[in-house]
Amino acid sequence: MRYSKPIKVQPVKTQPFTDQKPGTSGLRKKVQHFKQMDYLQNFVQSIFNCLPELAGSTLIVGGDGRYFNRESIQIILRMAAANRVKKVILGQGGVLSTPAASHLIRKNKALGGIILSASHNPGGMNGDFGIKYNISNGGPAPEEFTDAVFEETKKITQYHIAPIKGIPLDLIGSHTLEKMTIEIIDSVDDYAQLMTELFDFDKIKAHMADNFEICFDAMYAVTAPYARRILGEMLGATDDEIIRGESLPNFGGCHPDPNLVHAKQLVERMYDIEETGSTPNFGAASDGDGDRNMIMGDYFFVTPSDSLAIIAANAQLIPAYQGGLKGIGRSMPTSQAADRVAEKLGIDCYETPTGWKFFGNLLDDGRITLCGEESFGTGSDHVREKDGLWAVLCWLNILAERKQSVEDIVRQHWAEYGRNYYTRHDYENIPSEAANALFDNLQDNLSSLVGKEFSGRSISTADNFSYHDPVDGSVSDKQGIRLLFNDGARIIFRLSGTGTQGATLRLYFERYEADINQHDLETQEALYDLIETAELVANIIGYTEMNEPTVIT
Ligand code: VG1
Ligand code: CO
Repeated sequence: MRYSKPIKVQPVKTQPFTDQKPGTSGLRKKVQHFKQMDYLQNFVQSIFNCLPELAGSTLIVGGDGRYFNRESIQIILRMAAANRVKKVILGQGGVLSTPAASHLIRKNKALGGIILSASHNPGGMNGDFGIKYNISNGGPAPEEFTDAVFEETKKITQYHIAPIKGIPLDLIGSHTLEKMTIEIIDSVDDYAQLMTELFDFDKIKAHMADNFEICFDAMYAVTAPYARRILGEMLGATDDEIIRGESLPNFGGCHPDPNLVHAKQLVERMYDIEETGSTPNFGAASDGDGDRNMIMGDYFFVTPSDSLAIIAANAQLIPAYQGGLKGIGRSMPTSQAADRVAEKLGIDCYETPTGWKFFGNLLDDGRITLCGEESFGTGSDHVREKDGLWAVLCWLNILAERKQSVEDIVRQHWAEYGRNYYTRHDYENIPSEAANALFDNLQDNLSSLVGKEFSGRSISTADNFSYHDPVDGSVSDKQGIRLLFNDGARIIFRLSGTGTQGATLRLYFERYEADINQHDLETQEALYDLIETAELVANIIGYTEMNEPTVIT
Protein backbone atom coordinates (compact mmCIF):
# COMPACT_ATOMS: atom_id res chain seq x y z
CA MET A 1 0.00 0.00 0.00
CA ARG A 2 1.29 3.50 -0.81
CA TYR A 3 0.11 6.58 1.00
CA SER A 4 1.63 9.29 -1.10
CA LYS A 5 4.05 10.21 -3.79
CA PRO A 6 7.55 10.88 -2.49
CA ILE A 7 7.85 14.63 -1.91
CA LYS A 8 10.89 16.70 -1.19
CA VAL A 9 10.68 17.36 2.53
CA GLN A 10 11.63 20.73 3.95
CA PRO A 11 13.26 20.57 7.40
CA VAL A 12 11.27 22.10 10.26
CA LYS A 13 12.99 24.83 12.26
CA THR A 14 13.18 24.26 16.00
CA GLN A 15 14.72 25.58 19.24
CA PRO A 16 16.73 23.39 21.61
CA PHE A 17 15.40 22.30 25.02
CA THR A 18 17.88 22.28 27.87
CA ASP A 19 16.48 19.33 29.81
CA GLN A 20 16.83 16.36 27.44
CA LYS A 21 19.57 14.53 29.29
CA PRO A 22 18.83 10.78 29.34
CA GLY A 23 18.85 9.17 32.80
CA THR A 24 19.36 5.59 33.98
CA SER A 25 17.17 4.33 31.15
CA GLY A 26 16.45 6.93 28.48
CA LEU A 27 14.62 10.26 28.65
CA ARG A 28 11.65 10.24 31.04
CA LYS A 29 9.31 13.16 31.64
CA LYS A 30 5.68 13.84 32.37
CA VAL A 31 3.42 13.17 29.39
CA GLN A 32 2.43 16.83 29.31
CA HIS A 33 6.10 17.80 29.16
CA PHE A 34 6.65 15.46 26.21
CA LYS A 35 3.62 16.93 24.47
CA GLN A 36 5.19 20.39 24.21
CA MET A 37 5.63 21.41 20.63
CA ASP A 38 8.74 19.81 19.07
CA TYR A 39 9.89 18.20 22.34
CA LEU A 40 9.72 14.61 21.12
CA GLN A 41 10.77 15.63 17.61
CA ASN A 42 13.94 17.32 18.88
CA PHE A 43 14.98 14.27 20.86
CA VAL A 44 14.28 11.84 18.02
CA GLN A 45 16.18 13.99 15.53
CA SER A 46 19.07 14.21 18.00
CA ILE A 47 19.20 10.40 18.14
CA PHE A 48 19.12 10.25 14.35
CA ASN A 49 21.90 12.85 14.13
CA CYS A 50 24.10 10.53 16.18
CA LEU A 51 23.59 7.61 13.80
CA PRO A 52 25.82 8.03 10.75
CA GLU A 53 24.60 4.77 9.22
CA LEU A 54 20.94 5.71 9.50
CA ALA A 55 20.23 6.06 5.78
CA GLY A 56 19.38 2.64 4.37
CA SER A 57 19.10 1.03 7.83
CA THR A 58 16.46 -1.04 9.61
CA LEU A 59 15.04 0.13 12.95
CA ILE A 60 12.78 -1.64 15.42
CA VAL A 61 10.09 0.57 16.96
CA GLY A 62 7.63 -0.16 19.73
CA GLY A 63 6.52 0.85 23.18
CA ASP A 64 4.72 -0.32 26.27
CA GLY A 65 1.38 0.97 25.00
CA ARG A 66 1.03 3.74 27.54
CA TYR A 67 -0.82 6.98 26.88
CA PHE A 68 0.91 8.97 24.05
CA ASN A 69 2.52 5.79 22.64
CA ARG A 70 0.54 5.80 19.42
CA GLU A 71 0.91 9.51 18.73
CA SER A 72 4.66 9.28 19.33
CA ILE A 73 4.99 6.36 16.99
CA GLN A 74 3.25 8.25 14.21
CA ILE A 75 5.75 11.06 14.66
CA ILE A 76 8.74 8.72 14.81
CA LEU A 77 7.67 6.86 11.65
CA ARG A 78 7.31 10.09 9.73
CA MET A 79 10.69 11.28 10.98
CA ALA A 80 12.35 7.95 10.17
CA ALA A 81 11.03 8.17 6.62
CA ALA A 82 12.29 11.74 6.22
CA ASN A 83 15.69 10.71 7.64
CA ARG A 84 15.96 8.01 4.94
CA VAL A 85 15.60 4.94 7.14
CA LYS A 86 14.98 2.02 4.79
CA LYS A 87 12.77 -0.10 6.96
CA VAL A 88 10.98 0.04 10.30
CA ILE A 89 9.75 -3.13 11.97
CA LEU A 90 6.90 -2.17 14.27
CA GLY A 91 4.99 -4.18 16.85
CA GLN A 92 1.25 -4.26 16.09
CA GLY A 93 -0.50 -1.24 17.54
CA GLY A 94 2.93 0.19 18.29
CA VAL A 95 3.36 -2.30 21.14
CA LEU A 96 6.50 -4.23 22.05
CA SER A 97 7.74 -5.21 25.47
CA THR A 98 11.29 -4.01 26.09
CA PRO A 99 12.81 -7.53 25.98
CA ALA A 100 10.79 -8.35 22.85
CA ALA A 101 12.16 -5.20 21.18
CA SER A 102 15.68 -6.19 22.19
CA HIS A 103 15.18 -9.63 20.66
CA LEU A 104 13.81 -8.18 17.40
CA ILE A 105 16.82 -5.89 17.01
CA ARG A 106 19.14 -8.89 17.32
CA LYS A 107 17.07 -11.24 15.20
CA ASN A 108 16.69 -8.79 12.32
CA LYS A 109 20.25 -7.47 12.59
CA ALA A 110 18.75 -4.00 12.82
CA LEU A 111 20.85 -0.89 13.31
CA GLY A 112 18.96 -0.36 16.56
CA GLY A 113 15.59 0.38 18.01
CA ILE A 114 13.50 3.10 19.57
CA ILE A 115 11.60 2.00 22.65
CA LEU A 116 8.86 4.15 24.10
CA SER A 117 8.40 3.52 27.77
CA ALA A 118 8.67 4.99 31.22
CA SER A 119 8.78 1.42 32.50
CA HIS A 120 7.58 1.16 36.10
CA ASN A 121 6.48 4.81 36.26
CA PRO A 122 2.73 5.53 36.25
CA GLY A 123 1.07 6.23 32.89
CA GLY A 124 -2.00 8.10 31.68
CA MET A 125 -2.52 11.70 30.71
CA ASN A 126 -0.86 13.00 33.87
CA GLY A 127 1.63 10.16 34.15
CA ASP A 128 5.07 9.66 32.69
CA PHE A 129 6.39 8.98 29.22
CA GLY A 130 9.81 7.95 28.04
CA ILE A 131 11.96 7.18 25.03
CA LYS A 132 15.26 5.40 24.66
CA TYR A 133 17.51 4.16 21.91
CA ASN A 134 18.91 0.63 21.83
CA ILE A 135 21.96 -0.23 19.74
CA SER A 136 22.53 -3.14 17.35
CA ASN A 137 23.31 -5.66 20.11
CA GLY A 138 19.74 -5.09 21.32
CA GLY A 139 20.80 -3.30 24.51
CA PRO A 140 20.37 0.24 25.81
CA ALA A 141 22.82 2.66 24.22
CA PRO A 142 25.96 3.14 26.32
CA GLU A 143 26.72 6.44 28.05
CA GLU A 144 29.00 7.61 25.26
CA PHE A 145 26.00 7.53 22.90
CA THR A 146 23.47 9.03 25.30
CA ASP A 147 25.94 11.82 26.11
CA ALA A 148 26.32 12.52 22.38
CA VAL A 149 22.52 12.65 21.98
CA PHE A 150 22.30 15.11 24.87
CA GLU A 151 24.91 17.34 23.19
CA GLU A 152 22.82 17.27 19.98
CA THR A 153 19.66 18.24 21.86
CA LYS A 154 21.42 21.38 23.09
CA LYS A 155 22.26 22.65 19.61
CA ILE A 156 19.53 21.30 17.38
CA THR A 157 18.05 23.83 14.94
CA GLN A 158 15.92 21.68 12.65
CA TYR A 159 14.35 18.29 12.21
CA HIS A 160 13.07 16.25 9.28
CA ILE A 161 9.55 14.88 9.13
CA ALA A 162 7.48 13.50 6.28
CA PRO A 163 4.19 15.39 5.90
CA ILE A 164 1.90 12.37 6.14
CA LYS A 165 -0.67 11.51 8.71
CA GLY A 166 -2.33 8.37 9.98
CA ILE A 167 -0.34 5.21 9.38
CA PRO A 168 -2.60 2.29 10.35
CA LEU A 169 -0.59 0.86 13.25
CA ASP A 170 -2.85 -2.14 13.79
CA LEU A 171 -2.70 -3.62 10.30
CA ILE A 172 -0.19 -6.48 10.18
CA GLY A 173 1.75 -6.49 6.91
CA SER A 174 4.02 -4.31 4.83
CA HIS A 175 3.25 -0.66 4.25
CA THR A 176 5.19 2.02 2.42
CA LEU A 177 5.80 5.52 3.67
CA GLU A 178 7.75 7.65 1.23
CA LYS A 179 10.63 5.33 0.36
CA MET A 180 10.52 3.55 3.71
CA THR A 181 8.95 0.15 4.33
CA ILE A 182 7.01 -0.33 7.54
CA GLU A 183 6.59 -3.94 8.48
CA ILE A 184 3.96 -4.36 11.16
CA ILE A 185 4.34 -7.65 12.98
CA ASP A 186 2.60 -9.53 15.78
CA SER A 187 4.06 -8.19 19.03
CA VAL A 188 4.37 -11.59 20.71
CA ASP A 189 5.27 -14.21 18.04
CA ASP A 190 9.05 -13.84 17.88
CA TYR A 191 9.49 -13.44 21.62
CA ALA A 192 7.32 -16.49 22.38
CA GLN A 193 9.34 -18.51 19.88
CA LEU A 194 12.58 -17.47 21.58
CA MET A 195 11.23 -18.59 24.97
CA THR A 196 10.44 -22.07 23.59
CA GLU A 197 14.07 -22.33 22.53
CA LEU A 198 15.35 -21.57 26.04
CA PHE A 199 13.00 -23.53 28.32
CA ASP A 200 11.47 -26.98 28.59
CA PHE A 201 7.89 -26.03 27.80
CA ASP A 202 6.64 -29.63 27.92
CA LYS A 203 7.98 -30.13 31.40
CA ILE A 204 6.63 -26.80 32.67
CA LYS A 205 3.23 -27.49 31.12
CA ALA A 206 3.03 -30.93 32.72
CA HIS A 207 4.00 -29.46 36.08
CA MET A 208 1.43 -26.68 35.81
CA ALA A 209 -1.28 -29.24 35.02
CA ASP A 210 -0.39 -31.25 38.11
CA ASN A 211 -2.14 -29.47 40.95
CA PHE A 212 0.07 -26.43 40.62
CA GLU A 213 -1.63 -23.07 40.60
CA ILE A 214 0.04 -19.84 39.54
CA CYS A 215 -0.97 -16.19 39.76
CA PHE A 216 0.60 -13.82 37.26
CA ASP A 217 -0.12 -10.11 37.66
CA ALA A 218 0.31 -8.28 34.34
CA MET A 219 -0.48 -4.98 36.12
CA TYR A 220 -2.63 -3.87 33.13
CA ALA A 221 0.65 -3.34 31.32
CA VAL A 222 2.54 -4.63 28.30
CA THR A 223 3.09 -8.22 29.47
CA ALA A 224 -0.67 -8.88 29.34
CA PRO A 225 -0.68 -10.26 25.75
CA TYR A 226 2.68 -11.97 26.28
CA ALA A 227 1.51 -13.70 29.46
CA ARG A 228 -1.82 -14.70 27.95
CA ARG A 229 -0.04 -16.31 25.01
CA ILE A 230 2.93 -17.90 26.79
CA LEU A 231 1.60 -18.76 30.24
CA GLY A 232 -1.99 -19.19 29.06
CA GLU A 233 -2.21 -20.61 25.55
CA MET A 234 1.16 -22.35 25.50
CA LEU A 235 1.52 -23.52 29.11
CA GLY A 236 -2.10 -23.96 30.12
CA ALA A 237 -2.63 -21.24 32.76
CA THR A 238 -6.34 -20.50 33.11
CA ASP A 239 -7.84 -17.01 32.80
CA ASP A 240 -8.08 -16.89 36.59
CA GLU A 241 -4.38 -17.44 36.91
CA ILE A 242 -3.56 -14.21 35.06
CA ILE A 243 -4.80 -11.13 36.87
CA ARG A 244 -4.97 -7.57 35.52
CA GLY A 245 -4.38 -9.37 32.24
CA GLU A 246 -5.20 -6.67 29.71
CA SER A 247 -3.09 -3.74 28.55
CA LEU A 248 -4.52 -0.32 29.31
CA PRO A 249 -2.93 3.01 28.31
CA ASN A 250 -3.14 4.26 31.91
CA PHE A 251 -2.40 0.87 33.54
CA GLY A 252 -5.80 1.05 35.20
CA GLY A 253 -4.66 4.14 37.09
CA CYS A 254 -2.13 1.98 38.97
CA HIS A 255 1.61 2.13 39.35
CA PRO A 256 3.00 -0.69 37.16
CA ASP A 257 5.89 -1.44 39.48
CA PRO A 258 6.11 -5.09 40.56
CA ASN A 259 6.88 -4.85 44.26
CA LEU A 260 5.08 -5.64 47.49
CA VAL A 261 3.49 -2.20 47.59
CA HIS A 262 2.20 -1.82 44.05
CA ALA A 263 1.36 -5.45 43.19
CA LYS A 264 -1.16 -5.48 46.01
CA GLN A 265 -3.69 -7.89 44.49
CA LEU A 266 -1.00 -10.45 43.83
CA VAL A 267 0.43 -10.10 47.33
CA GLU A 268 -3.04 -10.49 48.86
CA ARG A 269 -3.59 -13.62 46.85
CA MET A 270 -0.23 -15.12 47.79
CA TYR A 271 -0.83 -14.38 51.48
CA ASP A 272 -4.51 -15.39 51.25
CA ILE A 273 -5.72 -12.16 52.81
CA GLU A 274 -9.33 -13.05 51.92
CA GLU A 275 -8.97 -16.34 53.75
CA THR A 276 -10.11 -18.57 50.92
CA GLY A 277 -8.05 -21.37 52.36
CA SER A 278 -5.96 -21.76 49.24
CA THR A 279 -3.03 -19.87 47.83
CA PRO A 280 -1.35 -20.28 44.46
CA ASN A 281 1.94 -22.19 44.50
CA PHE A 282 3.72 -19.54 42.49
CA GLY A 283 3.14 -15.83 42.01
CA ALA A 284 4.79 -13.29 39.75
CA ALA A 285 4.33 -9.80 38.35
CA SER A 286 5.98 -7.70 35.65
CA ASP A 287 6.25 -3.96 35.12
CA GLY A 288 4.98 -1.43 32.57
CA ASP A 289 7.35 -2.47 29.79
CA GLY A 290 7.82 -6.13 30.74
CA ASP A 291 11.45 -6.13 31.78
CA ARG A 292 11.03 -6.44 35.56
CA ASN A 293 9.80 -9.37 37.59
CA MET A 294 8.69 -10.10 41.11
CA ILE A 295 8.69 -13.73 42.26
CA MET A 296 6.60 -15.11 45.11
CA GLY A 297 5.67 -18.45 46.62
CA ASP A 298 2.71 -19.16 48.87
CA TYR A 299 3.16 -16.91 51.88
CA PHE A 300 6.60 -16.08 50.59
CA PHE A 301 8.44 -13.27 48.79
CA VAL A 302 11.70 -13.83 46.94
CA THR A 303 14.09 -10.89 47.16
CA PRO A 304 15.26 -10.03 43.62
CA SER A 305 18.92 -10.35 44.61
CA ASP A 306 18.20 -13.86 45.93
CA SER A 307 16.27 -14.68 42.79
CA LEU A 308 19.34 -13.94 40.65
CA ALA A 309 21.52 -16.11 42.90
CA ILE A 310 19.01 -18.97 42.90
CA ILE A 311 18.52 -18.92 39.14
CA ALA A 312 22.33 -19.02 38.80
CA ALA A 313 22.68 -21.90 41.27
CA ASN A 314 19.98 -23.89 39.44
CA ALA A 315 20.82 -22.88 35.89
CA GLN A 316 21.85 -26.38 34.91
CA LEU A 317 18.16 -27.37 35.23
CA ILE A 318 17.24 -24.98 32.39
CA PRO A 319 17.95 -26.23 28.85
CA ALA A 320 19.47 -22.93 27.66
CA TYR A 321 22.07 -22.88 30.44
CA GLN A 322 22.84 -26.57 30.76
CA GLY A 323 26.26 -26.00 29.27
CA GLY A 324 27.22 -23.86 32.26
CA LEU A 325 27.48 -20.17 32.98
CA LYS A 326 30.34 -18.00 31.76
CA GLY A 327 29.99 -15.54 34.59
CA ILE A 328 27.44 -13.46 36.49
CA GLY A 329 26.91 -9.70 36.53
CA ARG A 330 25.12 -7.71 39.20
CA SER A 331 24.66 -4.02 39.74
CA MET A 332 26.62 -2.55 42.63
CA PRO A 333 23.65 -2.07 45.01
CA THR A 334 22.40 -5.63 44.34
CA SER A 335 23.15 -8.02 47.21
CA GLN A 336 26.23 -10.19 47.12
CA ALA A 337 24.21 -13.44 47.16
CA ALA A 338 25.13 -14.06 43.50
CA ASP A 339 28.84 -13.61 44.30
CA ARG A 340 28.71 -16.69 46.54
CA VAL A 341 27.17 -18.78 43.80
CA ALA A 342 29.77 -17.57 41.30
CA GLU A 343 32.51 -18.45 43.74
CA LYS A 344 31.19 -21.96 44.17
CA LEU A 345 30.81 -22.40 40.42
CA GLY A 346 34.32 -21.08 39.90
CA ILE A 347 33.19 -18.28 37.57
CA ASP A 348 33.65 -14.51 37.65
CA CYS A 349 31.14 -12.12 39.17
CA TYR A 350 31.15 -8.53 37.87
CA GLU A 351 29.88 -5.52 39.75
CA THR A 352 28.48 -2.78 37.49
CA PRO A 353 26.72 0.54 38.10
CA THR A 354 22.92 0.63 38.24
CA GLY A 355 21.28 0.38 34.81
CA TRP A 356 21.16 -2.42 32.28
CA LYS A 357 23.36 -0.60 29.77
CA PHE A 358 26.44 -1.59 31.76
CA PHE A 359 25.85 -5.32 31.22
CA GLY A 360 25.96 -5.03 27.42
CA ASN A 361 29.73 -5.19 26.99
CA LEU A 362 30.10 -8.07 29.46
CA LEU A 363 27.40 -10.06 27.65
CA ASP A 364 28.76 -9.27 24.19
CA ASP A 365 32.27 -10.19 25.25
CA GLY A 366 31.11 -13.56 26.56
CA ARG A 367 32.14 -12.76 30.14
CA ILE A 368 28.72 -13.28 31.69
CA THR A 369 25.62 -15.37 30.97
CA LEU A 370 23.27 -14.14 33.71
CA CYS A 371 22.87 -10.71 35.23
CA GLY A 372 20.56 -8.88 37.56
CA GLU A 373 19.65 -5.89 39.64
CA GLU A 374 18.05 -5.57 43.05
CA SER A 375 15.28 -3.52 41.42
CA PHE A 376 13.39 -6.61 40.23
CA GLY A 377 15.48 -7.05 37.09
CA THR A 378 17.01 -10.32 35.90
CA GLY A 379 18.22 -11.39 32.49
CA SER A 380 20.66 -13.37 30.42
CA ASP A 381 22.55 -13.35 27.16
CA HIS A 382 19.36 -14.28 25.22
CA VAL A 383 18.63 -10.54 24.80
CA ARG A 384 20.29 -7.35 26.02
CA GLU A 385 17.58 -6.14 28.38
CA LYS A 386 16.29 -7.50 31.62
CA ASP A 387 13.37 -9.77 30.96
CA GLY A 388 10.37 -10.25 33.24
CA LEU A 389 8.65 -13.25 31.65
CA TRP A 390 12.00 -14.94 31.06
CA ALA A 391 12.63 -14.80 34.84
CA VAL A 392 9.16 -16.23 35.47
CA LEU A 393 9.93 -19.08 33.07
CA CYS A 394 13.30 -19.68 34.75
CA TRP A 395 11.49 -20.19 38.04
CA LEU A 396 8.75 -22.34 36.50
CA ASN A 397 11.39 -24.49 34.81
CA ILE A 398 13.32 -24.89 38.08
CA LEU A 399 10.11 -25.65 40.00
CA ALA A 400 9.07 -28.22 37.38
CA GLU A 401 12.42 -29.97 37.81
CA ARG A 402 12.76 -29.73 41.58
CA LYS A 403 9.09 -30.22 42.44
CA GLN A 404 9.51 -28.31 45.71
CA SER A 405 7.84 -25.16 46.94
CA VAL A 406 9.36 -21.75 46.22
CA GLU A 407 10.03 -21.30 49.93
CA ASP A 408 11.82 -24.64 50.25
CA ILE A 409 14.06 -23.81 47.31
CA VAL A 410 14.97 -20.44 48.81
CA ARG A 411 15.55 -21.86 52.30
CA GLN A 412 17.76 -24.61 50.97
CA HIS A 413 19.71 -21.99 49.09
CA TRP A 414 20.26 -20.01 52.28
CA ALA A 415 21.25 -23.16 54.14
CA GLU A 416 23.89 -23.87 51.53
CA TYR A 417 25.20 -20.36 50.84
CA GLY A 418 24.09 -18.33 53.83
CA ARG A 419 21.51 -15.56 53.70
CA ASN A 420 22.12 -12.03 52.50
CA TYR A 421 19.52 -9.95 54.32
CA TYR A 422 18.61 -7.13 52.02
CA THR A 423 16.28 -4.16 51.76
CA ARG A 424 15.94 -0.92 49.82
CA HIS A 425 14.36 2.24 51.24
CA ASP A 426 13.16 4.91 48.81
CA TYR A 427 12.44 8.50 49.75
CA GLU A 428 10.46 9.72 46.77
CA ASN A 429 9.79 13.18 45.49
CA ILE A 430 12.03 15.12 47.85
CA PRO A 431 13.25 18.58 46.80
CA SER A 432 16.38 18.25 44.62
CA GLU A 433 18.22 20.80 46.75
CA ALA A 434 17.65 18.72 49.90
CA ALA A 435 18.82 15.55 48.16
CA ASN A 436 21.92 17.27 46.82
CA ALA A 437 22.73 18.79 50.21
CA LEU A 438 22.46 15.37 51.86
CA PHE A 439 24.81 13.92 49.27
CA ASP A 440 27.32 16.77 49.44
CA ASN A 441 27.45 16.50 53.20
CA LEU A 442 27.92 12.74 53.10
CA GLN A 443 30.56 12.99 50.38
CA ASP A 444 32.48 15.56 52.44
CA ASN A 445 32.46 13.27 55.47
CA LEU A 446 33.46 10.07 53.69
CA SER A 447 37.14 10.03 54.58
CA SER A 448 36.41 10.71 58.26
CA LEU A 449 34.04 7.73 58.39
CA VAL A 450 36.66 5.11 57.61
CA GLY A 451 37.56 3.12 60.73
CA LYS A 452 34.55 4.40 62.68
CA GLU A 453 32.53 1.82 64.56
CA PHE A 454 28.74 1.50 64.53
CA SER A 455 26.83 -1.24 66.39
CA GLY A 456 29.87 -3.44 66.64
CA ARG A 457 31.05 -3.22 63.04
CA SER A 458 33.44 -0.73 61.56
CA ILE A 459 33.54 1.00 58.20
CA SER A 460 36.41 -0.33 56.10
CA THR A 461 35.69 1.62 52.90
CA ALA A 462 33.67 4.77 52.28
CA ASP A 463 33.69 5.95 48.67
CA ASN A 464 31.70 6.91 45.64
CA PHE A 465 31.59 3.92 43.29
CA SER A 466 33.50 4.27 40.07
CA TYR A 467 33.19 1.61 37.35
CA HIS A 468 35.98 0.70 34.98
CA ASP A 469 34.47 -1.26 32.13
CA PRO A 470 36.86 -4.18 31.58
CA VAL A 471 35.85 -4.51 27.93
CA ASP A 472 36.09 -0.99 26.49
CA GLY A 473 38.05 0.71 29.27
CA SER A 474 35.44 3.43 29.81
CA VAL A 475 35.07 4.88 33.29
CA SER A 476 31.77 5.84 34.94
CA ASP A 477 32.20 7.86 38.11
CA LYS A 478 29.86 8.77 40.96
CA GLN A 479 27.62 5.73 40.74
CA GLY A 480 26.62 5.71 44.39
CA ILE A 481 28.12 6.23 47.82
CA ARG A 482 29.20 3.00 49.48
CA LEU A 483 29.83 2.33 53.14
CA LEU A 484 31.46 -1.09 53.32
CA PHE A 485 31.82 -2.68 56.75
CA ASN A 486 34.44 -5.08 58.01
CA ASP A 487 31.90 -7.95 58.27
CA GLY A 488 30.77 -7.61 54.64
CA ALA A 489 27.68 -5.51 55.48
CA ARG A 490 26.98 -2.55 53.18
CA ILE A 491 24.98 0.64 53.06
CA ILE A 492 24.64 2.33 49.67
CA PHE A 493 23.23 5.77 48.89
CA ARG A 494 22.07 6.67 45.37
CA LEU A 495 19.85 9.20 43.68
CA SER A 496 17.38 7.75 41.20
CA GLY A 497 17.89 8.49 37.52
CA THR A 498 14.42 7.49 36.34
CA GLY A 499 12.09 9.77 38.26
CA THR A 500 10.29 12.75 36.75
CA GLN A 501 9.45 14.74 39.86
CA GLY A 502 11.89 16.09 42.44
CA ALA A 503 14.56 13.65 43.56
CA THR A 504 14.32 10.10 44.85
CA LEU A 505 16.86 8.96 47.40
CA ARG A 506 17.55 5.24 47.45
CA LEU A 507 19.19 3.55 50.41
CA TYR A 508 20.30 -0.05 50.12
CA PHE A 509 21.11 -2.21 53.16
CA GLU A 510 22.72 -5.61 53.20
CA ARG A 511 24.29 -7.96 55.69
CA TYR A 512 25.35 -11.57 55.48
CA GLU A 513 24.21 -14.27 57.89
CA ALA A 514 25.82 -17.69 57.67
CA ASP A 515 24.05 -19.20 60.69
CA ILE A 516 20.97 -21.16 59.60
CA ASN A 517 19.39 -20.57 63.03
CA GLN A 518 19.37 -16.86 62.21
CA HIS A 519 17.63 -17.15 58.84
CA ASP A 520 14.12 -16.45 60.10
CA LEU A 521 14.44 -12.85 61.17
CA GLU A 522 12.13 -10.25 59.75
CA THR A 523 14.17 -8.37 57.15
CA GLN A 524 13.76 -4.85 58.58
CA GLU A 525 14.63 -6.12 62.02
CA ALA A 526 17.63 -8.01 60.75
CA LEU A 527 18.93 -4.81 59.20
CA TYR A 528 17.82 -2.43 61.90
CA ASP A 529 21.25 -1.46 63.17
CA LEU A 530 22.41 -0.65 59.64
CA ILE A 531 19.29 1.45 59.06
CA GLU A 532 20.12 3.35 62.24
CA THR A 533 23.71 3.78 61.16
CA ALA A 534 22.57 5.36 57.89
CA GLU A 535 20.52 7.88 59.83
CA LEU A 536 23.47 8.67 62.07
CA VAL A 537 25.93 9.28 59.25
CA ALA A 538 23.61 10.97 56.75
CA ASN A 539 20.89 12.70 58.81
CA ILE A 540 18.19 11.49 56.42
CA ILE A 541 15.27 12.66 58.52
CA GLY A 542 16.85 16.09 58.82
CA TYR A 543 17.49 16.60 55.12
CA THR A 544 14.35 14.96 53.72
CA GLU A 545 12.01 16.09 56.48
CA MET A 546 10.47 12.63 56.21
CA ASN A 547 10.28 10.26 59.15
CA GLU A 548 10.19 7.15 57.04
CA PRO A 549 10.72 6.00 53.47
CA THR A 550 7.84 6.14 50.97
CA VAL A 551 8.55 2.66 49.63
CA ILE A 552 10.38 -0.25 51.21
CA THR A 553 11.28 -3.24 49.04
C1 VG1 B 1 15.83 2.19 38.44
C2 VG1 B 1 16.48 0.97 39.07
C3 VG1 B 1 17.53 0.40 38.14
C4 VG1 B 1 16.90 0.08 36.79
C5 VG1 B 1 16.21 1.32 36.24
C6 VG1 B 1 15.45 1.04 34.97
O1 VG1 B 1 16.80 3.18 38.23
O2 VG1 B 1 17.04 1.29 40.32
O3 VG1 B 1 18.10 -0.74 38.73
O4 VG1 B 1 17.87 -0.35 35.88
O5 VG1 B 1 15.27 1.82 37.19
O6 VG1 B 1 14.48 0.04 35.14
P1 VG1 B 1 17.02 4.43 39.23
O7 VG1 B 1 18.07 5.28 38.59
O8 VG1 B 1 15.68 5.09 39.34
O9 VG1 B 1 17.42 3.84 40.53
V1 VG1 B 1 13.09 0.06 34.20
O10 VG1 B 1 12.31 -1.36 34.41
O11 VG1 B 1 12.34 1.34 34.92
O12 VG1 B 1 13.54 0.53 32.75
CO1 CO C 1 10.91 -1.69 33.10
